[in-house]
Amino acid sequence: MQNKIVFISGASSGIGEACAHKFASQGANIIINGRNEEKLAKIKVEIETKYKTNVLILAFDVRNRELAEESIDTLAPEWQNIDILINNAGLVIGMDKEYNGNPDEWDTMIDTNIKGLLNMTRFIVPGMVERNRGHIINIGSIAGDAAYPGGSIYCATKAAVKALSDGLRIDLVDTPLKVTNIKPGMVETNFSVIRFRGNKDSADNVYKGITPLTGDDIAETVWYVANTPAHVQIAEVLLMPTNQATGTIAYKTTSK
Ligand code: 8X3
Repeated sequence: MQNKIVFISGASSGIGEACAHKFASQGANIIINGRNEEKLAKIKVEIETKYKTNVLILAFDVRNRELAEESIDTLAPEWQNIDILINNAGLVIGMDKEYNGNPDEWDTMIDTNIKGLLNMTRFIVPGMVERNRGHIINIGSIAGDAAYPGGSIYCATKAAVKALSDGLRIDLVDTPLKVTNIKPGMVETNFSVIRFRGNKDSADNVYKGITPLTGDDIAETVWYVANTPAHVQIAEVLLMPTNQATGTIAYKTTSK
């Protein structure tokens, strides 16, 4: 991974931040993208101090197609040859029924999780095709495999991530590029805090009685799939806590 360039969207927290640390710790140079420039600046200092690799901040919202395109088009030459694209930016808001949810929140989820991922794919993958090397790692979800109560819009966006990953893999079948869809189950990040619109108690409740995965657990898996031999393409990984079985079935005790 020495001197490889990894672009990570949604890198200011959670799985994205953990991936930035993991790949930097192994010698990669990282482009960290997110909306919160202050948080990104802190992460840049942490990573550069700890691992002596280079970090470039690209602060923009992946929903902003013009800015996304301009940011990639105007990369300095030393950052242009992106080897790995980790499409991680994504979120869930609310647990409403499909027929009475807030359409503005639907737009935020659909525009970020689907169109944001497409934007970054559209602007970064052509360069990979030209260079004849690259790996696109999309962070999907167990939620994309089956809908669950109160999750229909989010689940639909993650089902779209599966279809987009499969479609891109088809479109790149005649190249050495790889496409992977990582599908985590319960991961304790600020994911549920955003889902419950800032209510930390409700968010904590999701993980009470079970040991959830962490961002670092996912980063380890992303690292693994990024380091298989050239002829090995891991198409999908479904991973969840040991005490979770499906998107809706988990075993929770009162002692955790
Ligand atoms: C996160 C998994 O099941 O909490 O994408 O929606 S779940």
